[in-house]
Amino acid sequence: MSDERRPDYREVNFDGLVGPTHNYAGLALGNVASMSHGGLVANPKEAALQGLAKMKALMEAGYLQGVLPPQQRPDLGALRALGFTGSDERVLARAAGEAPQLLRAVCSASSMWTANAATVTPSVDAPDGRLHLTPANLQSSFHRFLEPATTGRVLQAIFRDESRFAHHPALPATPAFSDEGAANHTRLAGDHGEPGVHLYVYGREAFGWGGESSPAPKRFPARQTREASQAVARQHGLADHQVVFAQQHPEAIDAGVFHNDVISVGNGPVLLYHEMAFLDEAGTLEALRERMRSPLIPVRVPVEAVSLEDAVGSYLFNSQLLSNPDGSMTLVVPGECQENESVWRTLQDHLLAGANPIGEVVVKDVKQSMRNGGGPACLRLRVVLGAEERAALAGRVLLDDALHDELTAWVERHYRDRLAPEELADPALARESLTALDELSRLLEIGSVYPFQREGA
Ligand code: SUG
Repeated sequence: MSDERRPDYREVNFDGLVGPTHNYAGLALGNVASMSHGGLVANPKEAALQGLAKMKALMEAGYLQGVLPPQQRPDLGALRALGFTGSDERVLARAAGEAPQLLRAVCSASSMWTANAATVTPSVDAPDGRLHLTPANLQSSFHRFLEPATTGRVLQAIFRDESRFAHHPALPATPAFSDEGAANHTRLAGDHGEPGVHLYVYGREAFGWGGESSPAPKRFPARQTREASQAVARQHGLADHQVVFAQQHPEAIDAGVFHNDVISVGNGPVLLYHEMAFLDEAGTLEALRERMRSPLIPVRVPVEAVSLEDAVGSYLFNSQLLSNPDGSMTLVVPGECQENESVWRTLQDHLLAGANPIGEVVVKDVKQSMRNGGGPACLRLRVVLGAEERAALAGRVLLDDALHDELTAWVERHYRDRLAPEELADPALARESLTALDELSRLLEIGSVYPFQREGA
């Protein structure tokens, strides 16, 4: 890690494009929105266009915006590995008849939530001066466990220059190393170019004893382990004075906070968080303060202002907190925040009017994703890059007007505007999806990242 501040370092938000099989399958235990919307008819076209509209608005406001492609779904390879044989049509028909929940899982467009794609350490913090990436193993659910192989290939295709970018393998896909990526990781620093402190939030300790110091949630699973977070920090070469490991409050997990980014968001020196985010609130803040070069600016939202239920229902904390050139920050919140009176009041009276850099609230409609528990912050992977690193990115993944327009036309051409769970077995959907992805990988110039392009499968 160098001591210098790098003025040319900026955050690029890489949003996941919603895939053509976006649907509501009720797959995610502990994710209240997913659990309550399973079975609804989805609109994949609207979902993808909502995502693109968010990207365009942020690009036009001056933020750097990247895009990551969706994955190959239905994942027929996964069904074949589970014993379904024969033609694609036969595999789909048998899965639909014998194991409909499996079919739904292999059709999930969940890679859209790129906050779970990987954990990223910017080069300004790493001892070898390279940017480090580890795809999350997402082993806690079957539908998401299918993501890391392709995620790794996509990241390698974009962050191709090995002299600047270091790729690590996903952690062993076993409960002790359960890893959900950047959704449980926050980098805090005076600004993006200052060496930062990494806050890793975990839900349980795999090798602990579950004693009083480490109570576990009772209702819903804790998806991130301390051991996983520690291993990622180790892979990236971070030293003790650069890291803080904090346990998420188990009561928050039981209320539906399945990732830390559903209850807190940090940017620069600001940590916006709900009172119930961390088991040891004071200890966490103190550890951050001890390590940070610039003063931490905690923005605490108490239970009296916003209940845990309202935090989960509105996704207030699943907002994007973005830095502006004048030092102020913009909070990009989902439309649901406007519909909740106590949340909206807190935004106006507590956050905007408070002594903190948040100077603007922007509302974005990402309802299609929200119904599966994915707000604005879930849809993006944050990558802090220097000017030379940005110039070294491969592929055509940084959004400009032309790319936005081509992606919009691509969605309009290929996506359905309704998709019910019973329609997932339609072999035409699988064909449409492959045609769309083949075209997309050429449009984004990322090469053959999909299994069907590599194996002729
Ligand atoms: O892992 N939902 C995702 C939502 C991920 C949100 N990401 C962040 N908080 N960063 C999940 O629970 C639901 C899919 C379905 O039910 O169809 C789902 O996978």
